[in-house]
Amino acid sequence: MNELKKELNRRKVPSVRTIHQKTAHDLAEWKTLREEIRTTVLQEEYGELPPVLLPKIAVEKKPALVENSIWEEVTFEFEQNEKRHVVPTQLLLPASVEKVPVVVYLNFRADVPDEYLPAREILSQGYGLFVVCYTDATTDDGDFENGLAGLFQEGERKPHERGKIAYWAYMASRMQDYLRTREEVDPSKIGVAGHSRLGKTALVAAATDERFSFVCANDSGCSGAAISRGRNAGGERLSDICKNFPYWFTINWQRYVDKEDELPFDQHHLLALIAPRAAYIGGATEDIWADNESQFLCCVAASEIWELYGERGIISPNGMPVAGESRTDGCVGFYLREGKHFHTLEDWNFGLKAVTRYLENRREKLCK
Ligand code: GTR
Repeated sequence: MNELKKELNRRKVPSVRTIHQKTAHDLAEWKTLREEIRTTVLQEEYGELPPVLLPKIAVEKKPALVENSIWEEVTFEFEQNEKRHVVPTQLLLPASVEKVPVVVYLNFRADVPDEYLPAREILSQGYGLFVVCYTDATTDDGDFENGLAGLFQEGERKPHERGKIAYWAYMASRMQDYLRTREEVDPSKIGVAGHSRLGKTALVAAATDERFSFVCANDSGCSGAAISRGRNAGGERLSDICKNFPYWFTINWQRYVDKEDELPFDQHHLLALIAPRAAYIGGATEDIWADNESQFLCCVAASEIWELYGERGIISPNGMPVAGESRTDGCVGFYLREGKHFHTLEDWNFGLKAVTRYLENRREKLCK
C-alpha cells in the first residue's frame, strides 16, 4: 500500500477528505463536507440532475427469456412544460420466493440479450435486470432539444448546467422509482451498472441517488473511475474527452483541460460519495485508454471514507491485481480482465460475485 500512497503523492492527488481547504476529520464532519463535495463535483463536471418527475407507466408482458422468469416492457411517459417524451425499458425478473436484487443497466442498444448483456446468465444468478437504451432517454450528441434534455433545458446551456451523462443518470433513478413499486423486488438490493460512458453514468447515478445500494462501473476511465491527475501515457485525458464529447459534461469541465492540477477534487471524490454502499470497478488489460492504474488508484484513494463508516474499502495488500484477478473483498473493489474494452460475461461475473458477497455480508451484519 505504501507504494500506492507514494504514487498518489507523486501525482499530487488531494486527500479525499479535503475540498476547498476544508477537511473532514471524522464521520460527522464527512457527512457535512460530502454535500459540498457533491455540489462541487456536479457544478464543475456533470451538472445537477433534473428535478424528479412522476412519469405515466404502461406495462406490457412479453414472452419470458428463460423458464421461471418474467419479461415486461415498461414504458415511461414523461411530461413537462407541455412537452412529452416516451422511453421504453425492459424488465426481466427471475421467479423467486424471496424478493430479488435488480441491476438497472444502461446499455448502448435496446436488445436483450446483447453483446454487452448476457441476460440469461445474469438471471440464472438470481438477479433481475431493468434495461434501457441510453439514447432513448436523450441522444448522445450536442442536441439538448430532444428527449429528456428537451424537457428541461431552457435556451443555451449555462456553464454549470448539466450535460448528457446527468440525463442518463436521471433515467436510471426514475427506473429505480418504478422498481420500488414492484413487490417482487427487494428495494434494498437495487444497483446500477454500465460500461464505458455508461460506466461513468452509473457512477454518477450511484453518487447522486443514495437508494442505489451498489454500482458496477466497467471500463469507465477518464471522468469516470480514473484519477485525472498524472495520467499514464496512452490514457485518455481531459483534453481528449472535452474535445470529442464536450456535451457529456458541463461547459465548466472544459476549464480544467491541461489544468488537472487546478481541479478542486478528483474522481476519487466522486467514488467516495457512494460510501458506505458498494462500488466495484472493472478494467481490461488492453484498455490503455481507460488507464487501469488510474482506476485502481482511485479505489485506493477513496477507500478511507468507507473506513470512516466502519466498513472496509479496497483490500489489496499486494497492490494492483494482474489479469484475471479481483480485489473485491471490501465494499470498494477492482477487477482486471484480460482483453479489450468491452463488457463481457467475465466482467459481469466478477461484478455480481462481488455484489453478492457484499449483500450477504450486509445481511449478516443487520441480523447481529
Ligand atoms: C471513448 C471515450 C471513453 C469512453 C468510450 C465509450 O471514445 O473517449 O471515455 O467513454 O468512448 O463510451 O465507448
